[in-house]
Amino acid sequence: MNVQSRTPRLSILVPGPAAALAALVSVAAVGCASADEVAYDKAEADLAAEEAPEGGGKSDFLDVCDLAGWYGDGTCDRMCQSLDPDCPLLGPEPTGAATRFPIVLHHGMAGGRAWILTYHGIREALAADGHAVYQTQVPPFDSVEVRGEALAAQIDEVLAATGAEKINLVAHAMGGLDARYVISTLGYGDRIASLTTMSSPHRGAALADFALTLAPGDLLLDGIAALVGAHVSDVAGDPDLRSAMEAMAESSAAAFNARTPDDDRVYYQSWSGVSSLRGSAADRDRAAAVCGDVSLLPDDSLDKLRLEFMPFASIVGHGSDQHDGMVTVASARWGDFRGCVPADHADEIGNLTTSRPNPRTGWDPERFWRQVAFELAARGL
Ligand SMILES: [Ca+2]
Ligand SMILES: [Ca+2]
Repeated sequence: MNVQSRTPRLSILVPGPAAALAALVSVAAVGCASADEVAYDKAEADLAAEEAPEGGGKSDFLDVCDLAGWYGDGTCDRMCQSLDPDCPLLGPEPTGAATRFPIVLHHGMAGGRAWILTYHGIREALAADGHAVYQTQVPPFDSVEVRGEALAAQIDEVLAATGAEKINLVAHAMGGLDARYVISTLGYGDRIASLTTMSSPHRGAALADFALTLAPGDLLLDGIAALVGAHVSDVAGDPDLRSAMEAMAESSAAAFNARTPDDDRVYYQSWSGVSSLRGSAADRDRAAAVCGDVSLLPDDSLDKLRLEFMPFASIVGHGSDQHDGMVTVASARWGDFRGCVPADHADEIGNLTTSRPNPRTGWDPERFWRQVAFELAARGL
């Protein structure tokens, strides 16, 4: 409970053939890829920013936009290290009242107290707005059933500590499946006022199916999971990675959904992150075509995938579907689908590789989640 997230850039290098874990841990040279040359020509600089992985054009020593006077020169420059004041911030200025019920932030696979799949700065931002906010920590690599039991126990703790009748549950990625299990199978529909999911694999994630076809023996899988788990979580204990993969597989989704019907007492809403290899204007338009509400997408660019997610982009998206590096937009839709944010699977919960707000898109995870919380309050939740 109340776990403080630590550095979002903890690099963990783990050998091993398990594709899904590799997606999360093996290409961890974030921030190391650097543009060799600093292009002073604006067009060249834009092109370089487009070619480089996210964060790849960033230098701690030299801010080209600062040197060249491009901040505030009247033209939106997307390749700057910090958001150019000429570029718009996405979304409304968050404002509103505290939620009636406490907010519980629940993490997905490989989340916990550290690393890129743990909430970073979100709990603090919501607490500063006056909401009662708690953060879960459940086994990072385990089945929905095991994670769900742990989540339910932590919800009980929040209810006991606050005296509240209900909570507002916010879940990232696999956490959304845990949450639905807790509501429907464990019978918590009377204690959960709302469920907000962000890029949860409600219709599965192709990378999980792929990992299962490649998976070596469970002992090796779980050995890797234990190694990673110890870095990201205090409760990694005895991992069961295969069960986590099976829970998220596309081949499991229909059966899970059939036995996990929504509870009428709960308000369900969902968001999806969307990101791409190049973050180009064309990618933005492809995303907009499937995202519904595009008010949180920039006009002329898109988020770039974090380096860790790049090798698996084609598998995750079945070749051409829009996704956030782990989960497709189509899979993330559940209940009241609110639309997309320009973010990859780590950005969504505050782990941007760039400065905040993202200079490429104008999207700020704190601003986004603050608005989500105020909207829950406005619903009387
Ligand atoms: Ca400018
Ligand atoms: Ca990104």
